[in-house]
Amino acid sequence: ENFSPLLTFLFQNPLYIRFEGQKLADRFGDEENVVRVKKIPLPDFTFSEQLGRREGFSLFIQSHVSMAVQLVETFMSVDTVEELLSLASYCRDRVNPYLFGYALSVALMHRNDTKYLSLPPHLQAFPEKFISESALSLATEESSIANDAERLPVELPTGRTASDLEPENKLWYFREDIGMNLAHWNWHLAHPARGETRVVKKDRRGELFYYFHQQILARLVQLYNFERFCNNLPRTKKLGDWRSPIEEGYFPKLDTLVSSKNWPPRFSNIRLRVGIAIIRIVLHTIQDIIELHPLFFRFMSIMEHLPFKRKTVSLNNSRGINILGNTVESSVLSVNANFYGNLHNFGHLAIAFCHDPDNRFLESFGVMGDSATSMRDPVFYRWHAFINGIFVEHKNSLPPYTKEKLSFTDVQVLWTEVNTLGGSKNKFITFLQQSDIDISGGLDFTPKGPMPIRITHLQHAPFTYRIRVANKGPQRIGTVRIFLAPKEDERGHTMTFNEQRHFWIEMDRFIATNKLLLSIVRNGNRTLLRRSNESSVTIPLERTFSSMGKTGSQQYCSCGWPHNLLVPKGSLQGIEAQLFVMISDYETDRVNQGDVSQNGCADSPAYCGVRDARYPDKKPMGFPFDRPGPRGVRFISHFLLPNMALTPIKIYFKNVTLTLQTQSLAIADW
Ligand code: CUO
Repeated sequence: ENFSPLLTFLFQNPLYIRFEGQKLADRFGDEENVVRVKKIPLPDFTFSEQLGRREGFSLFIQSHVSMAVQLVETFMSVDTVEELLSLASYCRDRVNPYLFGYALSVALMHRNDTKYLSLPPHLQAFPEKFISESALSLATEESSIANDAERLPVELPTGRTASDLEPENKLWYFREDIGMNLAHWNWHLAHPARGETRVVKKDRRGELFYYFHQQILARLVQLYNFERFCNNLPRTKKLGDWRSPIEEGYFPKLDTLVSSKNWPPRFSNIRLRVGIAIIRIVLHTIQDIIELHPLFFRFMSIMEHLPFKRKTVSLNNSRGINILGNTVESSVLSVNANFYGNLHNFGHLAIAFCHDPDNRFLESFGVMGDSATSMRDPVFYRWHAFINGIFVEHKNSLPPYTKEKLSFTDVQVLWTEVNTLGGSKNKFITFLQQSDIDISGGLDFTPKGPMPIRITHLQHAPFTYRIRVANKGPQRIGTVRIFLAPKEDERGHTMTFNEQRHFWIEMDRFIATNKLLLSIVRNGNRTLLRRSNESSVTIPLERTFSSMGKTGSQQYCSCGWPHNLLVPKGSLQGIEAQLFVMISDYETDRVNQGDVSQNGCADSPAYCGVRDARYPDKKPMGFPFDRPGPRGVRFISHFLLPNMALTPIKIYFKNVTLTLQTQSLAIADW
């Protein structure tokens, strides 16, 4: 029997699908929507009662995570999918719905018999984390008065969390991009910090935590910085001084249905009352009793070695970042959680509770307390800039790459160019696009047929890289690595290598093989062609939003940067950027494992890894920009070897809003 659609119902609102067989839900549902489940011995879910049905659930709160881990284990422990269905349907009406949704998703992603199942995306399960309640109630209204084909999309307002008085509001298209918030949620779902070994232990997990967030910091602090330069804003400041007030306020204007509360706001210039916030957090956690500041200094002073039991663990090599990533986050793979605490998660919470640190007003956590919403808040980037600073400090302690490590004998990149649809050369063009997303599965009473909402998001004109390569030696395979960075800083000065190093965003990484007719032939020249939509860092818009049954989405497959945000926004006059292309020797990059492209969901290996496989590139993530430049390299031009090329690019933003249908005409005109 196919249980996939039945499991899907479990993610829908408990108020209209009734599961029968556990004597539980006779209160709900109509006769049509009854799922009969097998009788099993009823489990004990009392451990989850600490968290009320209508409270918020946060992966950053230790006690919530402990409940989630236990629930995941319960879901993983039953033998068959049929029993899982019984167990989960019983649990669904008893456990906090966010806790339930998270734990069931993790279990389904990691059970051998369910990991290939299609699941509804998080947007459908909990739309109120992404869409305001007012828009949802309009959608409910529309879907009840109009038939399927006649329903008009409910348009989501954009950039409405602040007025122009708030400079951060210029970046609404970035922070409030639903796809990006989903990508972040999905990353954390695919890489849980705690739980059984088979759930947590993924190849180079800690390094991936560093790299995904660094790229969120190259696409967010840095690319957000990149975006900031495009919008004439200064770069994001690290949130390293916890005694000073946080300038940026944030008023989310998202309301949650389940907890019947608004996400609390944070006023401008509020101070983190670290001591008091800790009391609040300790109410939720056991381990996080260490004060933040000394902890930070402990990290900084032992950058080379982490004391672990009585031994020390050396960080002084390319595997150090993996240990540090897991420890700083911290995941269960931390070298010593009692000693190093829970720095990253703890900061999320100290900020998330700073509007009510001693719980006197009984307010729930702010958006920083949930990985589905935290990227909306400007302070997210400041906090992660601080966390990234620890990783940068570590990377700075490693020796620069030698010429041998960077070069590729006999192989030369002669030139690179970018051809954007519509005929422009070495120009990226961005614009706004409106897309309709079906959220029918997320409404209180699922209507028959789709109910669209209309979102406005950044988009770019499709483009192709053309990379002219020469090879003077025998036939070789190479890894092509493509990065983009702004050329100048916010004051208009050309950045030095070591400054610019933090701003490179990875655009694509692929293996030039025979099969793809991209091999670099013996003694010859060849032009490699690569289309923008093939990028190994992004997933298509449809995938980000796909609902079960349509494109066969699997949760793991939803991990990946949303393709519409591949290119930074640019500006009307054009922002000067540089495109860096490097080909490294695949023989030194190769990870010995079978063909992993068949593991499913291998679309965004650069940021998400590949399911059930090792990270498919031996080089440190972020290579070759993760380490400081070699001696004598002042600017990127000094760094270039024959297997690299640098191309000036301009990024233009067209201030128009198009749809998928109207854009091809418009682009042809540009
Ligand atoms: Cu993803 Cu802080 O880790 O949000």
